[in-house]
Amino acid sequence: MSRVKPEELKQRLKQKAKEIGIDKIGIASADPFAGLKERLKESQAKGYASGFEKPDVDERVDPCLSLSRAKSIIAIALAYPSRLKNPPCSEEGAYRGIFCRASWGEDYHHVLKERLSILETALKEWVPDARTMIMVDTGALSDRAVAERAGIGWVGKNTALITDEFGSWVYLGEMITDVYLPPDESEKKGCGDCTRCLEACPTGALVQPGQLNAQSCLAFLTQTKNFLPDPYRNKIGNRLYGCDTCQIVCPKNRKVDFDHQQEFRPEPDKVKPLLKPLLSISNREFQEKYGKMAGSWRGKKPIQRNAILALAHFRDQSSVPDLTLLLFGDPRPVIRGTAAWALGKIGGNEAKEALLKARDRESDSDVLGEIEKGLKFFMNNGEAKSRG
Ligand code: B12
Ligand code: SF4
Ligand code: SF4
Repeated sequence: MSRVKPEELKQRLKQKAKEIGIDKIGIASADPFAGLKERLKESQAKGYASGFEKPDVDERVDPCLSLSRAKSIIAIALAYPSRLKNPPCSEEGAYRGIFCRASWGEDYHHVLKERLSILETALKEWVPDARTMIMVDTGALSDRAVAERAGIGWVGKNTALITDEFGSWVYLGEMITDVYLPPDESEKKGCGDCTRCLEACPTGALVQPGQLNAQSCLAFLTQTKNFLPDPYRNKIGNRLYGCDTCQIVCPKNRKVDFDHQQEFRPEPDKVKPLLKPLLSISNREFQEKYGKMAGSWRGKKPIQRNAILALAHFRDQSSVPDLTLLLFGDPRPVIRGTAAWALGKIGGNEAKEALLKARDRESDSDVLGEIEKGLKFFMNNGEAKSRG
């Protein structure tokens, strides 16, 4: 297949990776991921899966079902920053939401795919008949399982792949190939007695060390398009997209902040935007401002729904007129209904009047249900407590 010896090929690939700014690279064999099969099946059976994963478990654990006669997987990691320099302040009347770090800067899918395609070109120069397949996030394989096997890091109790150098603040991607490359050793490290992430998770989504119920994980819930289920409305805080809590508390991430990958440098005002302007942003403005972010892949509706919930979280009285406009004028039931619930939570006479008026005009049964929930806040709190 190639005149270049496997060990020499591997060294050339690693050298090339260094030259093009890949932070970590490792080689894994393309044998099936036998241990992962049971985990994925269990996750599906218990209803813990997010639905974003490929549903076919066999395809997920056998690289040869993605690329026939696959022999090796070249795994890479790119570090992303964890701290905002000069973050804009959230203040009364001008509250802000937050995009998770994995949505800072340019969409990582493009950045990693681009680097992997440079490696692919190099490999094909050295082995002209090499066959390859690149995957970043949306492929069949578990990027974490691949990275773990390739020695890039180890998987913690928060389910994240943790590296020695960059903590868990890394994106992962891989290239499967039918070229044999000598595999690297996987790392045998672990969390020890630490359980911080399990304790810090606001929703108890980490059901046991290393196992996540995605259906109750805020990172997943912020990406859903329907009404946010009631139990999570007081837990979402000001998250607009994703959740970083179980990584922020991790001691392996302490003082870890790398922003050498220019593409991932955040624009503070964009990743921590004012909430109120998001309520009335047009499709075009949304595309222009947020279209290149990983966090915009589900469109603007979930972000707007989450912005409404964030205003409720801050009990921002100044947003009552904006929310009232949505309640009366937005064509999307999820937005009208969430605005109704938020008005109830924020409270005050103006909010209550808006809800009463909307109850007479509204015809959508889901929205009417949310208006009732909004009005219940007044019953629970009593008029004395209502502000306005
Ligand atoms: C579906 C998905 C989600 C779902 C479910 C996440 C999950 N933990 O399963 C949701 C929407 C919730 C999500 C959230 C996030 N995601 Co996501 N997601 C994926 C995706 C597409 C598939 C993951 C998957 O198959 N999950 C099912 C589980 C069973 O598989 P796994 O997590 O890969 O499995 C490892 C561990 O969980 C562990 N394990 C699994 N089950 C069990 C059971 C026991 C008992 C034990 C001990 C261990 C264990 O073993 C596996 C490794 O060997 C991958 C990309 C990909 N194709 O792999 C990105 C990916 C995992 N996500 C990523 C990121 C960045 C995130 C967020 C940090 C984004 C954010 N800030 O909001 C959060 C993190 C939340 C969290 N604690 O995991 C990165 C992770 C990078 C890293 N360093 O780990 C990935 C790899 C994307 C990428 N290419 O960079 N994600
Ligand atoms: S991402 Fe947030 S909600 Fe999900 S497991 Fe981590 S801390 Fe819990
Ligand atoms: S917070 Fe502790 S238990 Fe959780 S992943 Fe980090 S080291 Fe492991």
